[in-house]
Amino acid sequence: MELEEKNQNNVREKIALITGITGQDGSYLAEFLLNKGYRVHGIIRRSSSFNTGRIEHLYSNRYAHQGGKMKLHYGDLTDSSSLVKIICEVKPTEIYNLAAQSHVKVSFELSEYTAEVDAVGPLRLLDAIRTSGLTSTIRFYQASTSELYGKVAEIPQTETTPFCPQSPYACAKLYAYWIVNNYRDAYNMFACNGILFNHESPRRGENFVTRKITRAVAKITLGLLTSFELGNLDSKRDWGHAKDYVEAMWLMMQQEKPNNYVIATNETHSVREFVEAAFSFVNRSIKWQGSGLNEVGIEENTEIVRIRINSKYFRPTEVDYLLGDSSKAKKELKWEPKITFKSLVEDMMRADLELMSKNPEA
Ligand code: NDP
Ligand code: GDR
Repeated sequence: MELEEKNQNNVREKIALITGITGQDGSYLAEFLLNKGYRVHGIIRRSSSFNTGRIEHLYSNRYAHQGGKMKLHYGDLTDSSSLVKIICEVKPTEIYNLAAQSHVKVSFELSEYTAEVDAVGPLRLLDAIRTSGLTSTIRFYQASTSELYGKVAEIPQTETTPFCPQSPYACAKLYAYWIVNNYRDAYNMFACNGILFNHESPRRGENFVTRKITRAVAKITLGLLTSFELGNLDSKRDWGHAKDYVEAMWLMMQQEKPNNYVIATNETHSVREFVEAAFSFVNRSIKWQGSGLNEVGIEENTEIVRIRINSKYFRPTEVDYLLGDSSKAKKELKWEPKITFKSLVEDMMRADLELMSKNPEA
């Protein structure tokens, strides 16, 4: 009997429901799961402008879409009834909750909304799973973040490092982290937290610092821009590639038991170093002059000021130093990042140079 049940589970079709499918991670995860033979359902928000650009190539693909392998549903993390309806209809085997108001600086201006989506949103999803009566069959992934560490208590940061959030975004994600742990214990749910450090790609949103830099350096290289502005150059981040990180999300969901895992490259770089690496890709170098808000980045040889500092990009409270230790993921998930910092910058630079040369207005 036990064996029969096990066999039935093995042959059961894998159905994923992804919230935030239109975002950077959602688009890579959808691709990854379609390649593994999953049926993929995604929740999208109604928007007055086009918001499916990152998944258009999947959605218009005859096999992925018309073959019924991929389906999009209107819903919102602020609307419980839409979540219950979609879960009851789709009956997913795995839910990846990637939807969020994900911009840290913006969360200081939209603090209540950020809490609605990033804290209460995951709670709504967990309760929707319970309401649907599928608690024992659905596995749940929560997009937790290295921002939880905030004012870091130890270096490097692991699964046991204490949290000290430094923004409304991080406070909201802290609630989500704990409610996932609580529902796992209270209701025996398969629910896990991926504590992911910063990960980037050519699909990164344009107002995150890495993409802002690669877009600007590509434009400067093509003569479409002379200079750009940044905020804090000294903060340090453990930057990986989103493609590597979606694999780690999936691996967590394939384990026998749910758990929390740090996903990181175990290497840290400052914003300043990211700027230098981007310019170096196009064989240019930047030297720094002045200090504080008066610091500028000057291109060697031309002596033209390429970077100015603007206080509007500083946060009321900053996270200065992030460096992850993903040994637990390496040991238990057999996961390791494949893409180095240098290759990440190159991938983003190459993509933005191609984009800007085809469409200078982009
Ligand atoms: P993005 O900002 O690129 O994507 C966010 C997604 O959430 C978009 O699809 C967006 O939809 C959707 N969304 C926003 N609000 C709602 C809502 N109210 N209801 C439904 N959907 C909503 O983020 P990333 O892909 O970079 O990150 C994915 C997740 O991982 C986020 O939760 C983020 O906080 C977390 N994270 C990210 C890290 C990173 O370095 N990228 C590191 C650690 C955690 P729309 O397209 O319509 O705006
Ligand atoms: P972060 O990413 O806040 O780490 O959150 P972001 O790229 O916004 O900032 C990284 C660091 O760069 C500094 N910085 C600037 N940031 C932006 N956006 N724009 C600038 O002009 C600029 N100049 C300097 C910031 O002060 C900061 O120190 C990301 C998001 O994806 C979160 O959702 C996720 O949880 C964390 O990564 C891990």
